[in-house]
Amino acid sequence: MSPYTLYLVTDENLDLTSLVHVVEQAIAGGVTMVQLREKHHDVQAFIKRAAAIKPLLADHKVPLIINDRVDVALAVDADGVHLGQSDMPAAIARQLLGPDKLLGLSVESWAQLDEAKQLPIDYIGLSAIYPTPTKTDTQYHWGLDGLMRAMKEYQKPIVAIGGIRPDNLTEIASTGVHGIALVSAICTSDSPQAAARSLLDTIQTACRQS
Ligand code: TZP
Ligand code: MG
Repeated sequence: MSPYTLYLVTDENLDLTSLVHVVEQAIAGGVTMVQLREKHHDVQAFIKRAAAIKPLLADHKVPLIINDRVDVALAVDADGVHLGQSDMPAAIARQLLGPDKLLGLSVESWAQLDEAKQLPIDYIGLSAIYPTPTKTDTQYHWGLDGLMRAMKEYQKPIVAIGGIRPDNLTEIASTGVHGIALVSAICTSDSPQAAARSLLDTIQTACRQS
């Protein structure tokens, strides 16, 4: 299975105990990659939270990706970084991280998709597919048609993110997109393990049937 298949992005509102619980459960449910996304915490807390989940992920060979911050990724020897459009330029991040770390970039418009083709990144996050209460400042919504067009235009892996839930997952997964990233469908579930397992089943069924 590709590391992109079921990509958990952690909820910034989880306290440390809940974060560890959600990540442990999500791993047991079959997530293939985890991005630690922090928006409220200072850099010390960011490093502490990354260090807390890293061994859980490493034990199961699930890559740990750090959102926004190359310094935090280097500090904990994470497996990669996911950049937003206003973070460090991808070329500099690549220099600092070296060739072996995963580097992703959020792409929020057709112009940004075009620019991404020249960048030394491994994948893009197509943001946002649908509006979502988890991130209310999304600029553009690709929808299913935009996702399919982007997959024709961009040759490296694409991860779909934003507003993807059990009830619209099949239509997204049926496109054959490399990965699906979710926050609330896993993090706000009473059982992140059952949620992840069911999401993975849906993705695999959709892929087999398309
Ligand atoms: N980037 C674009 S949309 C989004 C991020 C981090 C949030 C996705 O959250 P959810 O709950 O899966 O819609
Ligand atoms: Mg960012």
